[in-house]
Amino acid sequence: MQLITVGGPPACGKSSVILKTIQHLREEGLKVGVVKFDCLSSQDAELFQEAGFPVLTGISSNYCPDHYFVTNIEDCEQWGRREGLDVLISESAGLCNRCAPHIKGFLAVCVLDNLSGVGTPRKVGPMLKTADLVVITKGDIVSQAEREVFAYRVRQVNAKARILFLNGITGQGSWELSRLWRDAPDDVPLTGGRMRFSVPTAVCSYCFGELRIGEEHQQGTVRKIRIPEPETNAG
Ligand SMILES: Nc1nc2c(ncn2[C@@H]2O[C@H](COP(=O)(O)OP(=O)(O)OP(=O)(O)O)[C@@H](O)[C@H]2O)c(=O)[nH]1
Ligand SMILES: [Zn+2]
Ligand SMILES: [Zn+2]
Repeated sequence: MQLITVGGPPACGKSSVILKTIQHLREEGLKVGVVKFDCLSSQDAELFQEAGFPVLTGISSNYCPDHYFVTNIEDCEQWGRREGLDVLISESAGLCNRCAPHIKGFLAVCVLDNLSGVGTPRKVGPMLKTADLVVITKGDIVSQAEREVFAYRVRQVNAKARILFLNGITGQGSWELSRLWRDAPDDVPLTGGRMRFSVPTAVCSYCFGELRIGEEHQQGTVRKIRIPEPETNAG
């Protein structure tokens, strides 16, 4: 079974990209399923189910979504094998910009949309930096110049990744993407594998549900903002 990780900011078009692309794989006789990771809620399952794809939804709720991903992906893989899937796509939304749901040895895809602004590639961090493939959506709503600037910014953050433009509504570009997914690494052992990037190291009282503001409530790893000292005027 192939496992492909797809990450990207909320509403950038991940599900649209996945749906259009896996339809091509199914036409070739491959059995494809999707696992969707999100924080609070997700309507994606209905979308994939209606199209006839087996789907699993994982809601991390008040647990860090990145930690939730790492600690559940093996179970999802086992589910995929039980379903007899040839390809399992994992879609992650609601990740913080300090994280990446990508695993060494497995095809890693980052989806970004042209509408999010040219500053986005710098802000999404590891999710983009550690990807093998970058899919840029919503090119239909911006100008050619904006598309070029956006792609340039993507390359500044990740020079190695292949960039593809895809229209999540018409599916234009999804055939090309399906060729790359078809050739994704197959049957790579997941257990014993490694993430491409460490999840954040914050273990503080707020991770355990603390609500109160004030230093006496801030136990564990706490990082303080650096504020320049006021200039002393001796004159
Ligand atoms: N114009 C345009 N709209 C798009 C494109 N791709 C996706 N959309 C729209 O963008 C919205 C969000 O798309 P989704 O595929 O649900 O995005 P997502 O990243 O899966 O969203 P979450 O899973 O909720 O984070 C939908 O209304 C899509 O129809 C595109 O290429 N062009
Ligand atoms: Zn989605
Ligand atoms: Zn995170």
